[in-house]
Amino acid sequence: MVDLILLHPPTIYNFREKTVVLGPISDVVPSSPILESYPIGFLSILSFLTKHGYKIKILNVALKMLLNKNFNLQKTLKSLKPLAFGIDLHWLPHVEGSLKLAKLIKSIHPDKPIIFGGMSATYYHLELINYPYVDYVLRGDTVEEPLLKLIECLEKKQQPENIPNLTWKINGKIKVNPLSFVPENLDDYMVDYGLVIKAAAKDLDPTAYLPYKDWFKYPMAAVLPLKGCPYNCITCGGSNFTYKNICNRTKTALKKPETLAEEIKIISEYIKGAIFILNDLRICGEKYVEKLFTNLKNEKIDNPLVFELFKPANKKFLENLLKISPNASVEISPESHDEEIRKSFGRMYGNFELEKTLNFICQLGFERVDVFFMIGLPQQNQASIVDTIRYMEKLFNLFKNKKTVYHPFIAPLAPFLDPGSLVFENPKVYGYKLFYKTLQEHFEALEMLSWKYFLNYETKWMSRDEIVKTTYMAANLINKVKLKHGLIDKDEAEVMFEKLKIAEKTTLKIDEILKNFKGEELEINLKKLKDEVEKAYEGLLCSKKELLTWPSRKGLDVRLKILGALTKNYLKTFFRF
Ligand code: B12
Ligand code: SF4
Repeated sequence: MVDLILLHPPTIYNFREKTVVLGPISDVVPSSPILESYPIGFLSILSFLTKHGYKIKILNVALKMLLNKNFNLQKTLKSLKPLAFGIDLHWLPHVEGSLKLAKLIKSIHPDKPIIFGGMSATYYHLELINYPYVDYVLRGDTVEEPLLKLIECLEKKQQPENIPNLTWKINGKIKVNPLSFVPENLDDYMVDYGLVIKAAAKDLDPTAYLPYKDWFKYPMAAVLPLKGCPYNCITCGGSNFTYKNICNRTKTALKKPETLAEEIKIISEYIKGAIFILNDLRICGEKYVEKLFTNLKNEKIDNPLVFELFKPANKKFLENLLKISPNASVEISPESHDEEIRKSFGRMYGNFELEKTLNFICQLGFERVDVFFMIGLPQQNQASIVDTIRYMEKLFNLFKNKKTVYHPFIAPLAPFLDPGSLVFENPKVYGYKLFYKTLQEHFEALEMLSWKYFLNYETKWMSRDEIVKTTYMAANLINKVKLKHGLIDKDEAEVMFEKLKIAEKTTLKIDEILKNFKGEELEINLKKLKDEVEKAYEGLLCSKKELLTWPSRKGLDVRLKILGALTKNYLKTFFRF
């Protein structure tokens, strides 16, 4: 019997039927707007519990619904008989999808426990546990051990009185066990991709485990060296402030460099795509980085490695990155061209240091550098965004006649300001106005018909309307810049301009329909707009091709490996060897 099925919901439960302008809320992440990527923690949970003898399945409900219009969730859920179901509410934009999914599971399996977890579940645990279809909430950033204990308890039909980090209820009474499991060493929670691929093959259902829609086209993986960022970017729900307040984390937790290298090595055996090393490695300290580099050099990993820089880097550090990965790329997020805005956001560096780093990057010959900017920051208005785009263009000068391909990206802070972030907790102090605060309010926001109404904030400097308009304007400008500098070709640009026109038009049309119609008429008008809305589903600010293509590798080998594992499993099933 399967012990635990981990399910990842879409952002909007009935997105297949509903007319809703989702906007560019996911253009700079691998997912489409229903955010079909599940938390990387699903993989560490699967690895950990499998090693402890339990049988874990992943069902990426969001992706299944996205890939197959006829995927029947109800029928699929009926066929599942695990000991318990687990649903992630890691990212708040999944609140609507996750609660509706839980409700449906409870209606089909009233006796099966439903466990929630993730950052947003942690923040909202007290509100979440009140829903009749939520039985347990596991709080914290690392819950593999408490989850193991909970599964053991469920197996033995015992009460989980002593399980750390657990919020639960008994006879209608809510119990909040102490958030005391906050490990500083993450070695036991490494992801074993071998186990993940075996699980997918055993299920004969690889798409249930796929992390995002275009993964076969653009395969890549990510590793997490640490949990608990030391920085305090003011809108970030993963900041030091937030982790301290909601996860009880006062110290950054690390995986040993040997463990991280091992994780990367296992990935490279299965996947030839890029491997993202999430977070800035320099947080782990110089010695850590040295050790990791020595280990990785010995492993001779030939996948392109992608490194994040939370601040400018010196030449020596960058040189070392290339020594372990000659086809390495880097990412940095100055957020605004305006140093004052950047600093008020929490990034304490100027343009001189930024450009110095970018200069090193192209002098040293990195394959690619991604530079990210944001819309929705304090003091930012439309004029400031236009200047940001001018600056994004100016940076092309640094890369003229160089090997490094420079990719500038800009995206709105959307749909939500992160719960638990400095701004979310003190909006007025930072010049923000919050429209929604509770979990239920965010749930209701996601039932609305366009991303403008999802936005849980506006600033002193831009209203929601202006944030939306400015985003579309920025998309137009940046796509023109990319066309001019050869990052996209004429055909690609035309597709994007066309989609943008549709997105702008349908956003306005939704407002008009809402103003003029009610009841049945409203539904009829929305239905008429559905096909048009679908044409601008994603890829307004940039395409997935631009975001996810790394120059040196192609994705065929991973398909062959998965096919191999599947075939072996079919043979095992039929011939029982
Ligand atoms: C890496 C990262 C990403 C990666 C995703 C990697 C992945 N698949 O997990 C990328 C870049 C793709 C990404 C995208 C997004 N991200 Co992000 N991301 C991060 C980052 C930097 C680190 C995350 C991390 O450390 N995770 C490690 C831990 C906490 O999680 P975990 O190991 O995956 O899961 C453990 C627990 O959370 C828990 N758990 C999780 N799920 C479940 C489910 C069950 C049943 C149980 C029991 C437990 C459980 O147990 C796990 C194992 O111990 C954080 C910032 C930060 N410093 O935290 C932001 C952060 C998590 N992201 C955030 C956001 C908003 C997003 C986006 C929605 C942005 C957008 N609009 O596009 C998208 C969503 C993508 C999607 N779903 O498709 C916010 C979330 C705020 C909130 N509470 O909603 C954060 C906090 C900060 C930020 N603004 O970037 N992100
Ligand atoms: S946005 Fe800032 S606070 Fe959040 S994870 Fe990145 S560096 Fe840390």
